[in-house]
This record gives sequence, C-alpha cells and structure tokens, in this order.
Amino acid sequence: MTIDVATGIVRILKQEGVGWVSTFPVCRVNNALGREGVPMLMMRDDRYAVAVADAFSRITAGSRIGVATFQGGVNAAGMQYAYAGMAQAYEDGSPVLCITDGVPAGASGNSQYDVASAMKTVSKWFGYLDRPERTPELMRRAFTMLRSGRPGPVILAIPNATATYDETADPYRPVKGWKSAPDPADVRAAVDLLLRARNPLIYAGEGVIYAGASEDLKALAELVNVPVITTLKAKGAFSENHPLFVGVRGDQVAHYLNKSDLILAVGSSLSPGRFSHGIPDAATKTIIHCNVDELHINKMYPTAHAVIGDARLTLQALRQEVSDRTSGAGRAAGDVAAEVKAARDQGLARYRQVMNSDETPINPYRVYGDLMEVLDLRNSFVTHESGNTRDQLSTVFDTLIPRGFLGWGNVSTLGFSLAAAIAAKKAFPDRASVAVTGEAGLGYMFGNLEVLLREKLGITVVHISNGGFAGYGPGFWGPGHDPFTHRVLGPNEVDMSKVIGSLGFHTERVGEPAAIIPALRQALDVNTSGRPAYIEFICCQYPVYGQWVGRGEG
Ligand SMILES: Cc1ncc(C[n+]2csc(CCOP(=O)(O)OP(=O)(O)O)c2C)c(N)n1
Ligand SMILES: [Mg+2]
Repeated sequence: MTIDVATGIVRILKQEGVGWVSTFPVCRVNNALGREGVPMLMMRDDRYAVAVADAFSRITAGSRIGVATFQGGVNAAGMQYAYAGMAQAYEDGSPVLCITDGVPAGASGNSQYDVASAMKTVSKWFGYLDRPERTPELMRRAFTMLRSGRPGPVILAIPNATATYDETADPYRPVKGWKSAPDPADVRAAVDLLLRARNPLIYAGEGVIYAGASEDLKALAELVNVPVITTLKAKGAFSENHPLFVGVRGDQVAHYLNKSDLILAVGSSLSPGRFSHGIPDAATKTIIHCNVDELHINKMYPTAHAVIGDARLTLQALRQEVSDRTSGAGRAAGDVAAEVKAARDQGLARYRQVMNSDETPINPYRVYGDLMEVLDLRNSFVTHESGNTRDQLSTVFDTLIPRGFLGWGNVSTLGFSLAAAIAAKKAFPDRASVAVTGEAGLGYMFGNLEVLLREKLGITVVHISNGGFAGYGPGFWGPGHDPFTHRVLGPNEVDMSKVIGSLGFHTERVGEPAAIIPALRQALDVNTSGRPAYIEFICCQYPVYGQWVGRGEG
C-alpha cells in the first residue's frame, strides 16, 4: 500500500497510542491528522503548543507521550517561537515529540536561521526524514529515544510530507521502551556505604516519578529508616504526609542537608541550578548517585559511588540487598520520624501561621492554605508559576500523590503553568486542575485563554494579584534586587476579573480572606461543567519562602 509520509506518520502515532496532538499552524502533517481523525488541540502560539505536549508527557510520567506540531522549513517562524518551549522541555528533560516541516532538499542555506543546528541544541535527538521510505525507521528511533533512558525531547523534521512510500515494506510495530538494571556489585557497594553512614539522607529526583517508583522509594526509605527530601520537579514522588518526609526546601531541609554524612541521590541530576539545592560541604560527604545514565555522575560534585540504572529497578535492588544483609530488619537508627516532625514543625511554623492570617491585602499563604483545604489532594492537580508562587507553593503545598503537584523549571519559563494545567486536564479529566500565577505568568497566558473556552477545559487560574513582581521589589532584599523593573498595573488600576470575565470565564475578585474558600469552591464547581475560571486574589507582596541551600536568595 502506497501512502504519503504525513499519513504514515499519523498512522504510526495512532499505533503508539497518541490520542491527540497539540499544534499551532501550519504544519503539513496536520492535514493528515485531520483526515485520519486524530484530534488537534490548537493552541494560540507555538510555544504553548510545545508546552502543553511537554507537560502531558511530564504529568503522565512518559507513559503517554505528548506530541506537538508547528511550522518549520524555510519559513520557520513557528519553530523560532516554539524554540522557547523546546528549550524548557530540554532543560527539564521531558520526553515530548515535536514534528515540524523540514527544509526541503535544495533549499538549505536559504534562510539565516539554521533549523538543524538550532534544534540540536534543544533536543535529545533531531531526526531529518530525507527519504519517504525511512518514515518507519525514524519513527521507531524517535519512540525508542522517548521511551528509553534519560527523558528528553525529540524532534522530527519532514521536508516532503507528500512524498510516498510502500507502507508494507517495513511494517511499523510500537516501541516498548527499555530499562536497564544496575550492576549488582554497585548495589552491594552502595549498601555497604549506606549501612555505615550515621546520618544518611535520601535525595529523590524526578527520575523516581518517570520510573513509577514512588512505592519503591517509600519501601526503601522505611526499611532503612532514612529521611527523604525531593527536588522541585520530583515534588510528590514521596508522599508529603509520610513521617520520613522532610520537605523540598526550607529550614528543615537545610538542616538535614547540612547534617547528612551520606546522600543517596536517586533520579536527580544533582545539578545546583537556580531552583535546586547545592550540596553543602559536598567534599566531606559521601554521595551515592543513582541515575539512569552517566551524564550527571561526577558532574558538579564528586560522586563517591554511582549506581547506574532505572530508578525503580535500582530502588528495588537496594532494598533487597539491605533486606538480605539485615535479615529483613533494615536499619534501626533512633526515632528518625520524631526528629523529622520536630524539624518540620519548626521549619514550617512561620508559614503555618500566615496560612491562617486574616490580614488584608490577603497573605498569599492564606490562599494556599485554603486551596489545600478545598481540594481533594488525592484527586487534584496544582502547579505554580515562575516567581513567588513557585517558591511559596514548593515550600508549603502538601502533595500526597505523584503529580498531584507539578514542580517545574530548572530554568522556569513564565507561562508554563497554563500549559501544565491544560495537560493535566487532558490526562486526568476528572481531577480538578489549578494553575497558580502572578501577574507576569498571566501576561504570557492571555492569548491562550481562548483555548480553554473553545475546548471547554474546566481549569481554574488562581491569580495572586499583588501589582508587581514581588520578589523583585524594593524593600525586601535590602535595596531590592530589581527595583526599577518591579511595578506593573495592579488591582487598583485594572480589574482583571472583568477583563477575563468578558472573555467568558467564570471570574471573581476576592479581597477578604473569609471569601477565599467560597470563591475556590465555586470555581471548582463551575469547572466540572467544562467552564474555565479565573479568581483574582488581592494579595500583599510577601516574598518569603524556604531557601535553597547554598543558592543565595533563590
Ligand atoms: C520567560 C521568562 N522571562 C523572565 C523570567 C524572569 N522572571 C521570573 S519571575 C518574574 C516576575 C514574577 O512576577 P509575578 O508574576 O508578579 O509573581 P510574584 O513574584 O509577584 O508572585 C520574572 C520577570 C522568567 N522566569 N521567564
Ligand atoms: Mg506579582
């Protein structure tokens, strides 16, 4: 059977279980998607097209691959804009598939912007489909990259979507994805170190979520009686009401990072970026680094010992080894849980206090506390924005299930929260989905709000409306870290609830703390019938949150 490349790609996507594709036109594969009956979620710009697909892959931990299409080729305006979305996906290691038109044979060197070299800087793999009969081969490679090893974006450029090939010559079979198990000798050596340590600490990264290893993490932590911290992106990998959970950031996390003599890092790059911890006195600590590949081993810190393999298989192997060595008894080392509780109570006291604050303008922590009260934390999704909402929510928001909260952004691109909330709704239609943003994130979202109405996506946007870029203003960090670029029109000058309400959203403007819970309840209720909501909370500027250890002011 002879088919064209675009149709071949779409049929393969269907075989791979792709149920919808996000897009911003134009891309020649789109017409084949339409003809073959694959729904398209049309975003209002290319960056969001990528970001929604990226977030879908993250939220489903790669079990369902998000796919985006956008404009490429010689007229690569879409790709130039999508670059921001791809860079974010690459930075955070998200397995998203991007498909674009390729520069046709004979047209290379035509434009100033070099598509291939640009895309190579933001992808795990860039494929160029130079012959139509290579369609199954390149798609196989793409899905192998997406489903195996270290997660990251893959991009396919299709220079001639109407070229034809024989579909039966190389029949496509879905790619399973493969995992690697750690070397047993490395597991034994890791357990030697772990059982000798006096104050070990588990440092869990997003690899635990991608490996579906939350239960295995819990089982190991309990067996060895070791406290756990998670990275921002792994928030929720370990249930945050567990007695061994220390936190993501804040004084109690600093305390444990400082005091630890051994760090068992699992599924984390251990890269002290802007939104993660440094390891204090790393040279004096023993770092066991469990990772899916070697990229991050001995990267920023000396690795005492590495265990390379899938996080789940690694955690299982470590647990088995500990169990064998200790006749199933594990490692008993005092009342760790009571110490964790005391450290948490102390570290979180100042935030718990403001979660009950009756002050006006509203303290943002009051909104977060009330949000936790209103949501079913086992059946909802919340995400933050770049800015104070990230820093504050990652300090206090109790996350009970993996991806009940999405922490994101080794480098955090403003506006991603809307994409994440959309993706969460697509992944789990029955869960409430909430994006918490400041004014900067909201600014990025505006063009895309129409999508929620058109697609009947019942999502709530919570706006912590404080009239400025709160972390940047004067008076907080001595003279302020960016005092000249801090103020924007605030709630006294613009009524955003009217602006967004006239689009068709359910909106409310809340100035009184007592009105927070009713407003949230109503928004979530309206969401269940597919209507999006925007709630503006008139808040004070309160740039107070848990610090990253060794990262200055955050
Ligand atoms: C695309 C992009 N550009 C610039 C930044 C830098 N940045 C981070 S937060 C922020 C302002 C946040 O202000 P706001 O949304 O009002 O939140 P608040 O801190 O007041 O809660 C800026 C400009 C970024 N994260 N992403
Ligand atoms: Mg603000």
